[in-house]
Amino acid sequence: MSNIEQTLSIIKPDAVERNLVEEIKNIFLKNNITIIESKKIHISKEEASEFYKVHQSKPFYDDLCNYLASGPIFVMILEGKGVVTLNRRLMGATDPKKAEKDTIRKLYGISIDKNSIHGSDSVENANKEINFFF
Ligand code: IDP
Ligand code: MG
Repeated sequence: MSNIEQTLSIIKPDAVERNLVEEIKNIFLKNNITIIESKKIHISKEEASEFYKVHQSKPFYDDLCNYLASGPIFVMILEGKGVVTLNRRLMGATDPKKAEKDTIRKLYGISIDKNSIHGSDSVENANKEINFFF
C-alpha cells in the first residue's frame, strides 16, 4: 500500500510553447492525481542553474539550464498515493525515443533535452523541489 505523497512536476518550455499544459494536466487527473498548486513562471538562468545543481558536472548542464530558462514553464505540486513513482511512470524515460507507449515523453517529447516534463525522482528531492518553487 502506498502512502499519500507530493511531488514536483514542471511542464518545460517546449510543451508550454505548444499549448500542451491542459493535455498534460488531464493525464494527471485521469490517474487520480490532485494538482494542489500550480503557476506559470519564467525563471532566470541563475534560478535554473540552482534548480539543476545536481547535474552541474554533466556535459549538458549549461544547455539544460539555458533551456529551462528559455521560456515560460508550468510548475505544479502533485499529490496522490505513491505519486513520486506514479508520476515518473506517467512521464516515461528521459529520452522520448526510449519512453514507453502513452507516456508524456513518448506522446509529446521532441528530444532528450526537449523532453517536455520534469518530475522529482524521490520523496526527499520532491520536498526540496517543492520548497524551491512554492
Ligand atoms: P530525468 O528528467 O528523466 O530525471 P535526468 O537524468 O535527471 O533525467 O536529467 C535531467 C534533464 O537533463 C533531462 O530531463 C533532460 O532534459 C536533460 N538530459 C539528461 N540527459 C541528457 C543528455 O544526455 N543530453 C542532453 N540532455 C540531457
Ligand atoms: Mg532527474
